[in-house]
Amino acid sequence: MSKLKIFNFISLFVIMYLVINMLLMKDVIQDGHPTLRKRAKEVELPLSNEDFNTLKSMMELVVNSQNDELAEKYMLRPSVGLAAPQINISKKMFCIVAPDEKTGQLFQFAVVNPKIISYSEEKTYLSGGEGCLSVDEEITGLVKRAKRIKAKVNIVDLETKEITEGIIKLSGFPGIVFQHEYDHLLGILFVDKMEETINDISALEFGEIEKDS
Ligand code: UDB
Ligand code: ZN
Repeated sequence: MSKLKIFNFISLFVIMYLVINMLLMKDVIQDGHPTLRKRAKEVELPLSNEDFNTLKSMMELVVNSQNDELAEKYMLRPSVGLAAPQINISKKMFCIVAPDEKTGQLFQFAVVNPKIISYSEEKTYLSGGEGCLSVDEEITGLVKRAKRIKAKVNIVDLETKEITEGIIKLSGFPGIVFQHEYDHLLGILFVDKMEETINDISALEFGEIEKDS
């Protein structure tokens, strides 16, 4: 067999392996599944290869979902975050890829064992309501969130597997996404916190453009 044939052969298996390991929307469990209602377990550090690969796949799904071509090809809902319990892994980890509504800056990170250590008194909510990858698409409801949060996190470098412990401050949209994903680790879904109308606090006018209908 020629070197080229061997190369093609190996490439084929590498591609098959990657496709088989790729997370898709079918892997996201839906409301009613018991895992979504459990408190997620602490992730053991140093990070195991298994947990690291899970985080990488989760990030890949979220990043791919924001790429028009890949989103169409794999039928992905354009997402801004995903927590491990949503793929039926009850561990404290999630990833976020969300733009700041003011600066346009992209907040992209994967965390393990996060802990929100302070919530601002001031509240906010998404004017268009929240949705969830684990809840039927039609339901979008208003959810009050803290306007600013401070959290202790272990940020995982998805290239090197290095972990950086630190305190992050988030506000606006990235802050809302963080609180939404954090709730998943506690077994809470946005539908639990939904309100019909909110008129005592200011809304975050954001996301009407890219939000899937
Ligand atoms: C989402 N996407 O990913 F404002 F650029 C939602 C879905 C459920 C509609 C796919 C989303 O909010 N996209 C969006 C919104 C914007 C601007 C923008 C893109 N999630 C993630 C999720 O379910 N994680 O568990 C729901 C979001 C609602 C509020 C925070 C997370
Ligand atoms: Zn969600």
